[in-house]
Amino acid sequence: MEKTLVLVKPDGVKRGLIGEVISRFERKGLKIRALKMIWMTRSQAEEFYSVHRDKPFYNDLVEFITSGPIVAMVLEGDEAISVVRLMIGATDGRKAAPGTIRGDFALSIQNNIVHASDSPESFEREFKVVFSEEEVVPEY
Ligand code: FUP
Repeated sequence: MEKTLVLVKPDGVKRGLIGEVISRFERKGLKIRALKMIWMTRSQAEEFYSVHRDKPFYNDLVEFITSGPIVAMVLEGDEAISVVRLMIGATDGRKAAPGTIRGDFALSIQNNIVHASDSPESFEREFKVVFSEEEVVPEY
């Protein structure tokens, strides 16, 4: 079983889409192993998006992810990383396929409702920014 990290970003929280997003993953059969609402600090955000440090959109991205509370979760399932990436859709909500979370709810590349790890290495790094091991419930 593979784990992935998902965030409902500030736009998703403000628009009342927490339940919608979680519901889709639950219905798919993914298991929630950790779940919490947080307000990321600037240093957490800078570490979380460190791979994008040299991109022109980096500062806006850090501003955006710290602009309000977010909901963070660890999901587990068979090939969870690629399954969840398929379910969230392309980065740009205008290009994301209908039926995906971004395709159904986003019209922007930055305000795109959700984040999900794109590799096991990303998951490991992102997990450490947001969670501690004690926050993950045992397998159930
Ligand atoms: P994704 O993995 O689909 O979330 O997308 P990326 O890792 O490529 O980008 C991370 C975040 O940076 C996106 F969610 C939104 C933001 N971004 C922009 O604001 N502008 C861009 O041109 C690309 C990404």
